[in-house]
Amino acid sequence: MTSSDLRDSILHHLKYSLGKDAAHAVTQDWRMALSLAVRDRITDPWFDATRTAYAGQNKRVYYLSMEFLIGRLLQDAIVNLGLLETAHEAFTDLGLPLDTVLSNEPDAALGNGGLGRLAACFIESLSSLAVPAMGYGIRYEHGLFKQSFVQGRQIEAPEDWLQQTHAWEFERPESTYHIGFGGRVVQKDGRSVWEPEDGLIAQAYDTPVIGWKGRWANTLRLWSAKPTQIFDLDRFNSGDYIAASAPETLARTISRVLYPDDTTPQGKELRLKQEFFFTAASLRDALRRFESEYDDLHLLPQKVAFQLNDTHPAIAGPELVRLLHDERGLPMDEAIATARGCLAYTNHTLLPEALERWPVELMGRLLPRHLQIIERIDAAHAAEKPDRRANALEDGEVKMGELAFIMGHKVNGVSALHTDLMKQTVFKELHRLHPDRIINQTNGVTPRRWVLGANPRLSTLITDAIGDGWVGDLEQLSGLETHLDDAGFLDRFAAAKRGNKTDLVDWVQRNQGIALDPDAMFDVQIKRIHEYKRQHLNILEAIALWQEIRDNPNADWTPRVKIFGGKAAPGYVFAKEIIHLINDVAAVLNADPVTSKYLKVVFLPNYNVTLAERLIPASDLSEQISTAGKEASGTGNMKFALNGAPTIGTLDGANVEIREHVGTDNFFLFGMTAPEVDARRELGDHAAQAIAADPRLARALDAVRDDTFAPGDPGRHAGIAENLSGHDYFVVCSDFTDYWRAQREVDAAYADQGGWMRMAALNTARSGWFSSDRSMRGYLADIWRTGPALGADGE
Ligand code: 26M
Repeated sequence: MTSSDLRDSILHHLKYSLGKDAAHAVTQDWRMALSLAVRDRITDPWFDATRTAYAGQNKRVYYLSMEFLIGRLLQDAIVNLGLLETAHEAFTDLGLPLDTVLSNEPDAALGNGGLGRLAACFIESLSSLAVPAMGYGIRYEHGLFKQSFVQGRQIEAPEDWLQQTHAWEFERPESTYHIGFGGRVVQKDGRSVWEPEDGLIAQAYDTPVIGWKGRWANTLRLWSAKPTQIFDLDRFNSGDYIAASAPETLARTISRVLYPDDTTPQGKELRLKQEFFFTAASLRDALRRFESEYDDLHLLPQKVAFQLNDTHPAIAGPELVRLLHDERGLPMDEAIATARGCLAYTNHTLLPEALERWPVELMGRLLPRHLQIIERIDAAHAAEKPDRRANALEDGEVKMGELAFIMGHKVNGVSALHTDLMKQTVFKELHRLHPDRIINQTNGVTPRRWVLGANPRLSTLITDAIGDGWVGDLEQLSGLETHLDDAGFLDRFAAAKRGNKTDLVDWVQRNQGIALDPDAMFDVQIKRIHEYKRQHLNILEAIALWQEIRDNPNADWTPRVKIFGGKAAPGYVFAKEIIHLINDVAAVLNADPVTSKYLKVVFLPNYNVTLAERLIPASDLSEQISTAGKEASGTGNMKFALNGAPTIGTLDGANVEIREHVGTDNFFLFGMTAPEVDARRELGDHAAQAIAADPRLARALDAVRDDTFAPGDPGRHAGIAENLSGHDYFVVCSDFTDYWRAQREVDAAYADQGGWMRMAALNTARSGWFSSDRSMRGYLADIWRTGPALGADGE
């Protein structure tokens, strides 16, 4: 496709699909016209992929996820189709910068953070690998809330991404399923039959996901809830208009909003309804597809794999058993075995408060038949492996982790350390009973979005050095190592980083009115705000450093900008206090005429996928400082390393593996290990001891406690100071001294720019293993037992 072909296609869509005259078109019209022109290029590979998968009778992978944090799609599609240059030229002809058009697209935030973004990377990798697969989730009308700051406090506003027409989805009015709730179980001809009392319709919306080089496209199928009855005509006719539309409102509520929590499941009925809604629709859809091709249900595990992204779709176990036994007549034991053959479960957290449990009362009221089946599953499991402590039903609750474990043939963690800890802690008993079930699949990220799309400067440099094979085979980045002794290469590497930083500086100036020095070290922590992720450790270090610079303003300080981004769950009070503190500290430090040339703090509002794509390529230092044992993997950590930002971090999650890959000299390690953290907590007064041993820490905490950062309002941040000097569950104080030490090593290393650039480039060269293509190959080999439908040659 030439740029004039693309331009013609854009103008065609502008006129005939959107009904706009080029003379009056606004940016949104151009963006829609470009999207439709690009979408046309996806349709054929998409249809071909579907035909190939049917013809080859390939096994299909279904990735069930409550969240798909896909962000913007247009640039990604253009990049994967190899049309970036063409699109640039087409818009040069049209007199509009391509970037203006691309940034008009809303960021689809159908997820909270790592778990949802992982699902999006996996779907893209499955397309790039040409594996027949489908993502199943919910088409939330409103994604994750928009965050702003008012006087330093987080304010939430509803997100409205569907306000503008979504260019990528195809509505499928013919693909609908009736989803029931409540009611009772009756016996008919000796069989149990669920007769739901309420119901609604799940309707499919399909988004094609094009893989690298446009060879293959899979579908992301998101379900939207529709009422079975649009409105109550009798009530309407009698004039009660609100009551008349009640059934519609109620049904639509199911897919209205994404739950903004990534911490504590509140046990809310609507959440369980959402989970069952999308899981049940997805299973029935997959089963319908299977039954159109095969007539023997025993083939199901050979032809279908369902991956459960955390326990949110764990009701898939009992629902699939119900579909096979109640509705298709397979004997119960066979139904359970067949379901298990298809199901596998990925665990993403060990935090006890984040593990889903539903009251038996609620489960019985909403899904009475499923509760009975869960009892049967437990009984069958107990008969096979007697152990009271390994049941899904316990203490009046349904434990979804146990249920997913028992109903999955494989259970995986998301980093080596996390998988080990799963075996030792939460799933200890179940692991003893099923020693082959738990396996590791370390997370990965897609290089198309996170390097090629987000960092064109670095990508050009890499391709000039080693050719373009790395995009589809990221381990080829190791070929960069031979270039590291070439001063010219390191200069170009430094220039790429510098260009990205300058772009960010301009953007921050325009959007926040804050002036940053592009020569300062950009020290970045971007992720959800959580006590275990320890943004408060980072800000405490900033306070201590500020105090030290004030003591000694003429010393040779390495200039730094600490950049934060991330949202707090609306109900997570302590996380919101951390945000408030960081913003208050930023206000004081940035206004300090003595220190601000050395140290600034910036909290960028409304962190999302798009902002990550802007920040990560411009980062010098990656903050991965969670309490050891708490961060299951992290995936941002991989994006930073790939983009040439060394890590300061603990031995937690995938940091451990990143450090092994990039080399211990190219990673700033600090802090206690997971077992050391547990031992430290045994000392009741660990925080007090740490504070007594480190005057810097004591002074920084004093400044939090007094009104240094809350002029005229002492006590504003006392909660944080009390927490840290008191029980300090996440051992911030006990890790502070070693964090300070590591940060000063970072200062010294950064001061030697030649050495720093080498270290940064080594991070890029040695991070190729963290591609989500590698993760997907692992799942294919060890869990799904299938592979690509096309050979490397495309046949
Ligand atoms: C559950 C019930 C109700 C409301 C919300 C939830 C919920 C939503 C998201 C609970 C947990 C959720 O996410 C957990 C998560 O994001 N885990 C992260 O997964 C990443 C991908 O594997 C890892 O890299 C992160 O370390 C891990 O924290």
